[in-house]
Amino acid sequence: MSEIKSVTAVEILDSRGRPTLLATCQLADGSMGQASVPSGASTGAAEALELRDGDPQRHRGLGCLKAVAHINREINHAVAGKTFDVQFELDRALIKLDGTVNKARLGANAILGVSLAFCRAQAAQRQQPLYAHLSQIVNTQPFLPRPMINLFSGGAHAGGQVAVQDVQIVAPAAQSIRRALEVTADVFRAAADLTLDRYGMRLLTADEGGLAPPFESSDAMLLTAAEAIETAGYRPGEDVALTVDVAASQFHADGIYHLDDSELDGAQMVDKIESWTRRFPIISVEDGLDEADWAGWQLLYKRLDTRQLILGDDLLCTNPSRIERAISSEAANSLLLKVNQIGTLTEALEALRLARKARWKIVVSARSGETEDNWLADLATGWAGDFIKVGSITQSERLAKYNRLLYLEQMDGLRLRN
Ligand code: 2PG
Ligand code: MG
Repeated sequence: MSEIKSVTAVEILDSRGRPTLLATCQLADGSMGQASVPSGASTGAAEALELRDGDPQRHRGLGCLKAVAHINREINHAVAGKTFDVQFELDRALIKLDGTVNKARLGANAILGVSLAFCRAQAAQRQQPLYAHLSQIVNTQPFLPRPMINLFSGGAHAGGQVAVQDVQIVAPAAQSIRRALEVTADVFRAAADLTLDRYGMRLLTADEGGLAPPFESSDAMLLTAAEAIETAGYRPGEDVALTVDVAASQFHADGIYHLDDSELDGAQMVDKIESWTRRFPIISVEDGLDEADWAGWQLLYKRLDTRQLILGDDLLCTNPSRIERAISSEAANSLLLKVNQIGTLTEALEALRLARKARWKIVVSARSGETEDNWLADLATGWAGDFIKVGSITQSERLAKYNRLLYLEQMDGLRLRN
């Protein structure tokens, strides 16, 4: 039994220096939970609506004071003094209060802040770490997710110097988070040296801390990543593999993929991706096609090895009905789970359950605009995600999550999944 005393919020800034919000939930017995809300740059069209003020006088219209006010007034008024036994009850009340399909009235940022803050307050009330409380909600054993760590960025996360958004590295054989991060650090440093030598300039980093040298093409970005693995002394594919977030919706218009200097139709884009998976040790392709190009996704699904993750981010938007469509039409085989795409923990959980039932892999993901909050590490652990995607091993808003995983591994004795 959790009686809410109050929910409140303040506007804070995210890792891009843009406004977001921090929500606080006080329970009547004195337990308290807080959570801050992340924000994407390469957002999917089917995402729940992040409410921005639109006042050009403040933060170029990106202020979150309206969403903050919705929490402090309307949401607080609706939930204060009420008792919610389980997360689902609160989330259902929030969805009903908002009354729109995409949370456009109160804002998905306001609703998610309250959903998460309540979850933390309940964990505190039960004197449990957040991951343990989250694992009970799903009724699954907690496992640490394997990190997918950002090495290079282009697209909307960098200056758009190349079309492909992110190249990440995974240590598939590492037996611990600690080892996975050691390996990553070696490859990251090798990549930094390589690109510094080659481009002879101070290294610029992208939104998620990945390196963003002026590659001549997306191919060159992948090639350099593969080279960095070898330069660091690792075996490509065995010790260190690559994953790529193509984020193709960002360079698709009117049926054409504007990939660097090429103009490709859907079938040619699939050919291109297939050739990358043959040339480079890639184990996961995220958003290889545009979010509306279902035929392209189906073609990719047929063409890639089934062991590859065909990972839907913008395609799925953590939205149960889109996931159902992708399962039945064989358009993807893995879910990128971002709770702010859908707006409540309960709906994200429904997405997770659907994906798991279809034997999909789950990649729990941060957003490119993050805060120092580390709830994502607990979520990925409590919900036993196969992977976690947080960005690079630089920048504290990313490290907050990795450091939490390191802590859980060393202090709570948790182990990597498989
Ligand atoms: C993505 C995410 C995280 P954004 O596309 O997967 O890398 O980016 O938060 O900008 O949508
Ligand atoms: Mg993505």
